[in-house]
Amino acid sequence: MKFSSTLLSVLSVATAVLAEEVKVFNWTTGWKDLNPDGVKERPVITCNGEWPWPQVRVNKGDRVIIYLNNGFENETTSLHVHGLFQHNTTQMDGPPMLNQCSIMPGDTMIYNFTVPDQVGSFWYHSHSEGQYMDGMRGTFIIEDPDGYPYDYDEEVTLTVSEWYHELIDVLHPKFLNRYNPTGAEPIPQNLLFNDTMNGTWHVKPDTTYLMRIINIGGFNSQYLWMEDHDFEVVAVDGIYVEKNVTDVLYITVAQRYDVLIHTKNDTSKNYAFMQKFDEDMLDVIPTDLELNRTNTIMYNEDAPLPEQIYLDAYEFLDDFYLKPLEEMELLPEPDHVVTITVAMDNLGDGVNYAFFNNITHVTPLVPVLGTVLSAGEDATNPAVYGSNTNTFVLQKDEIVEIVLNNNDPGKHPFHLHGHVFQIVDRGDDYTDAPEPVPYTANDSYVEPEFPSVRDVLYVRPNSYFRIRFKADNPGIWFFHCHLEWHLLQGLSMVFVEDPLAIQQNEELTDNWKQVCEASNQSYVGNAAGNTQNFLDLTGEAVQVKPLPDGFTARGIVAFVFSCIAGILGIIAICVYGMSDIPNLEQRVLDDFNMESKELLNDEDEEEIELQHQSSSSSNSKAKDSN
Ligand SMILES: *[C@@H]1O[C@H](CO)[C@@H](O)[C@H](O)[C@H]1NC(C)=O
Ligand SMILES: *[C@@H]1O[C@H](CO)[C@@H](O)[C@H](O)[C@H]1NC(C)=O
Ligand SMILES: *[C@@H]1O[C@H](CO)[C@@H](O)[C@H](O)[C@H]1NC(C)=O
Ligand SMILES: *[C@@H]1O[C@H](CO)[C@@H](O)[C@H](O)[C@H]1NC(C)=O
Ligand SMILES: *[C@@H]1O[C@H](CO)[C@@H](O)[C@H](O)[C@H]1NC(C)=O
Ligand SMILES: *[C@@H]1O[C@H](CO)[C@@H](O)[C@H](O)[C@H]1NC(C)=O
Ligand SMILES: *[C@@H]1O[C@H](CO)[C@@H](O)[C@H](O)[C@H]1NC(C)=O
Ligand SMILES: *[C@@H]1O[C@H](CO)[C@@H](O)[C@H](O)[C@H]1NC(C)=O
Ligand SMILES: *[C@@H]1O[C@H](CO)[C@@H](O)[C@H](O)[C@H]1NC(C)=O
Ligand SMILES: *[C@@H]1O[C@H](CO)[C@@H](O)[C@H](O)[C@H]1NC(C)=O
Ligand SMILES: *[C@@H]1O[C@H](CO)[C@@H](O)[C@H](O)[C@H]1NC(C)=O
Ligand SMILES: *[C@@H]1O[C@H](CO)[C@@H](O)[C@H](O)[C@H]1NC(C)=O
Ligand SMILES: [Cu+2]
Repeated sequence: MKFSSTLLSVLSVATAVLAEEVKVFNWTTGWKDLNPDGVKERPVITCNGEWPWPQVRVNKGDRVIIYLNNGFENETTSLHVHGLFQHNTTQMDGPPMLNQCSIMPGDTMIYNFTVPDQVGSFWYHSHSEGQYMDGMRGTFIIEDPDGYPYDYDEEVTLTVSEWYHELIDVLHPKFLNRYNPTGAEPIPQNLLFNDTMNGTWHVKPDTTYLMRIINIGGFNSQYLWMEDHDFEVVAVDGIYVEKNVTDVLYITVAQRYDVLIHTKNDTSKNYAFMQKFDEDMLDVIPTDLELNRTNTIMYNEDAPLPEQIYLDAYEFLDDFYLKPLEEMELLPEPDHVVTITVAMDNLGDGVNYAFFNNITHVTPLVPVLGTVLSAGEDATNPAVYGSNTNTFVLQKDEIVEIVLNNNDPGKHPFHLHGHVFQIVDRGDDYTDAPEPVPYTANDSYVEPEFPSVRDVLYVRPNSYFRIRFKADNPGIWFFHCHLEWHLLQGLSMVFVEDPLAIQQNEELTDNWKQVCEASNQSYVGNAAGNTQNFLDLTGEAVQVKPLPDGFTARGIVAFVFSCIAGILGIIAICVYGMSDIPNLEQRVLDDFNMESKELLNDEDEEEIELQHQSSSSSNSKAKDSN
């Protein structure tokens, strides 16, 4: 590395021979009524009865063992440490029905893995059912034995997130609902700063802080800026970068920025640390929603609290230009291009789903890892993973390029498990274009020589990106939108990377198998659970059928939900989605003086009800993988 002095190199050799340390954590989930934003008390998911969840700090090379005890009475759970490579331990990565079975109430999963080759700012969270938005998330820092490549005096972690007053269990069925045909996401009530509101950061004068900023939210990107102080960005998603100074940061959910902040000599005044919703991501902005929040950089307890400060424009650092400190050349031309198109649309039950290439991810009947390990040679055949899981098989060491076209006017932060990737290209914002603008080869485009590298990248509205990585980490890696709402809508796909190597390198632990057995979940067979003929997918879980013949999805929405789509689709989730109203559907009809007959003629009603029922089983399974 460019920055390592002789002394540091000696140190790293010395640390390499140290025995691995084992860091053990014993966590039990539960619920407690708490009031993080100081506005409304609500149940929050706790760890050993406490909230927030603990800050984990380990050293590079450590073995980490987390006992996750499901202390819920009626919910399954899981845990994912975001950003880790999990070499040879894909069974510890977390997503249910991909990498493991769901953990039943009363049961324990032992997450046991090492962190041999990564350092920096990470985090962990439940990978089940939007659970982490109810509070089941925390920071995970891996210390660098070579020391941080930039000088600083003090270190501090800062988490940001949005916050709902309602439980996800309450919002979820209202969101995935035919009375929310546009798929409008529930509007959060507040923004949290280190899990509180109106937060305070106590600082010393004339001090350089290393601040690790982590968006542990599940929906909103945020703008961050400070009064009269700058962010010097020095790392992104666990990758050190050449220093880049900015006064505004834009951070999507799951992203991390390490920044240096130098404090002033003068302690007579306190300064504002501002955060603001990216309001483009909100379908409606309720009048009582505070878009921005003022926190305090506290120099002096006796001085007045700062006023909020305004910006004329939110010109933030473009992460495309962040150059890794350890120069990594652009990977060669891809061996395997995976082109995927993102779209949101309605299926026959009227619910708005999210699609990659017309497929909304539906959870297989057997965890993907179980299929890999039981399929023998067939594991290299994508067919065994089912027709509705969006599974792609990658060959050992091939260069993979994902070309993602966003046929949706929203921003989506995409995350790839098990890897970091290079950002080869990212299209502009085409919000106002008449049609989405997909990627097209363009000879005059100059690819970056040393591209930016990270593990969560957002795509702009109606636009595209291209990312590249080398398939050098055998495992099962989820690729999905990190907006929990969109994950619940099925915006995900699965990479099965070098399956024959997974078969050789990984042996399931007894605990892993026991977790499946406790949930009465088979872990052998293809996506349909067939253990005899892996190419026979009869009985696999599939997505809800499309709308009846003669109706396009958009057509029926326009026809059946015409008034709803325009007015109600948005209002329903905003008003109805936020308060607990019994008989939601009836209320919606009442409010608009409609009877259900007017919404649907009898024949359609029957058809749709039928599909609703037949789909509800696959849907509930689909929810499992989230
Ligand atoms: C974890 O903590 C629980 C509750 O204190 C205890 O019953 C259990 O034995 C602990 N497990 C381990 C592996 O230490
Ligand atoms: C933050 O300030 C608002 C008023 O601006 C108040 O309603 C809320 O209770 C405060 N929250 C906390 C955690 O202090
Ligand atoms: C699960 O338990 C919690 C807490 O006891 C409760 O609030 C919730 O309604 C229950 N959910 C279901 C689906 O039974
Ligand atoms: C964790 O994994 C290591 C290596 O496979 C093994 O030796 C150890 O027994 C495991 N620990 C637990 C608690 O499962
Ligand atoms: C955020 O909370 C953590 C954990 O309590 C604490 O270590 C850190 O100093 C806080 N950050 C700020 C900016 O106050
Ligand atoms: C702050 O004080 C230090 C010594 O305490 C001094 O070296 C430095 O120049 C001062 N900085 C400014 C901006 O005045
Ligand atoms: C911050 O929020 C307040 C209250 O919602 C609003 O009056 C103000 O215009 C906002 N400021 C900015 C810069 O958006
Ligand atoms: C800093 O970011 C800007 C774009 O925001 C870019 O033009 C510039 O090259 C970057 N500089 C470094 C040293 O990364
Ligand atoms: C998705 O469906 C549309 C319309 O039926 C079709 O034109 C398109 O080729 C399909 N895309 C893929 C990737 O299958
Ligand atoms: C091709 O790329 C160049 C340079 O980035 C750009 O100016 C031009 O508009 C692009 N052309 C098309 C058709 O996208
Ligand atoms: C994974 O396991 C295989 C077989 O035991 C071994 O050859 C390989 O080095 C391991 N990979 C890593 C990154 O540890
Ligand atoms: C376990 O699964 C089998 C087969 O899917 C089913 O027949 C059985 O009823 C299930 N048992 C329980 C306790 O759910
Ligand atoms: Cu999304």
